[in-house]
Amino acid sequence: MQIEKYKIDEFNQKHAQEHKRRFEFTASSLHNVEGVLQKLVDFQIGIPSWALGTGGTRFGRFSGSGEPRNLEEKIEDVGLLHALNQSSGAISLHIPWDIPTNASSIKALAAQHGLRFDAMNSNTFQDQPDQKLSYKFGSMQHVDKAVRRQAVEHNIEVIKHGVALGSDSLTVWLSDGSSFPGQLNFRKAFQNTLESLQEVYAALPDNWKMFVEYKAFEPNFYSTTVGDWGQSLLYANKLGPKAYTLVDLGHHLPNANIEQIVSLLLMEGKLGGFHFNDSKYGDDDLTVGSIKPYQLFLIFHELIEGMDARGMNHATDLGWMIDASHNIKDPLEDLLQSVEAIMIAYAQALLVDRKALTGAQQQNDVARCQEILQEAYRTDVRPIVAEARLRSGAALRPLQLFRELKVRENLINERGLKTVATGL
Ligand SMILES: [Mn+2]
Repeated sequence: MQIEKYKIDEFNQKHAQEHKRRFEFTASSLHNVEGVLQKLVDFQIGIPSWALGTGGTRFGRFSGSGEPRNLEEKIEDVGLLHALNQSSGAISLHIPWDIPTNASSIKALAAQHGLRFDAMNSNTFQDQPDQKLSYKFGSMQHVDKAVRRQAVEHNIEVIKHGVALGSDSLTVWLSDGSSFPGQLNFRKAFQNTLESLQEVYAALPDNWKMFVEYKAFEPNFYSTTVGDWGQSLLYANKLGPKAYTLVDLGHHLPNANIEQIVSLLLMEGKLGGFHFNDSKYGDDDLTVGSIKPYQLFLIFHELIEGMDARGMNHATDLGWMIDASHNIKDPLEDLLQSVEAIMIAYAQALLVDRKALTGAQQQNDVARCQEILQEAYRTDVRPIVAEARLRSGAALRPLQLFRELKVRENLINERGLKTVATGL
């Protein structure tokens, strides 16, 4: 299914008057609205190929319908999201779930939808049917050099696929760790992992980045070999200038101060990428902004502050990706909500009066500092975000149009009621 441009225009026309009223009201009390709008138009979020189908839990999976059956259909789905919001201009692939058999035609198809390829993701957290050695006791940390070699070779293969598609980064998330005390020698596991990562790093093209993603626990429940930002930063520093830490919002222990982590990683020039999602308890992979929107705003505030301090381009200098999973919602609706939540938090953070905040911090005026942040957070920026969409040719209300156009019903007609997205 394709969404014709005239349908978006017709829809926007219908809602133009009300939007104009709301936008003008909000804009009238803000300064530099044009600057904010341009930043919002430029900001693009990578959609993970694995979030286009219904996810499951270890207790079961309740299938959705009309899910993409192959890589082409996954690209089509991201194309639909991008047509609706013009903020989802990239797709992040997972190997081996999305091996492009014909890279040039896949690349051309993505370009037709205005999409580029964000970070490539390797997978050594499960065994594939044709795999020689098992990752049951880890991959890059494994006591057996042959297993480590297999994991390294897989990552190099992923880089090759990425090069063919025009991607320029590799995300390595390792489930390596241990589930019981005594199972693992921590130092040996770290050294083995470092050595393996160094071999992958050596295969990176010059213009590529490697993102080392950390996670506190799960699937291992006693230790994780890349367990937190400190460990990831150790690897990134030892690997070299092309290696960075990737922060996944759901990969922390409860109540971790993620905004502070982000700030310090940026200070060190070692924040490379971001995985957005939301959670209540652990790696819940819920819709961005559905549980802790204030935290998301605070993170964006630090991101902007830290990026501006280093003269970084918000839109291009970090990898912005969603990493979520949807068990009960329509995956496309959920992704539309997630992108919207990200844009809202980014817009709010752009409104923070940084000069005033710096002054208040200097005066130790704690109450004033809070006022300044919350003034921005409590601004209803939805009309600003909608205006940015309008200017980039997207729908004023993506989710509403998605439903009015009966996108899912169309996809079910095309693909069938019982389809399963690869990899889930
Ligand atoms: Mn992630």
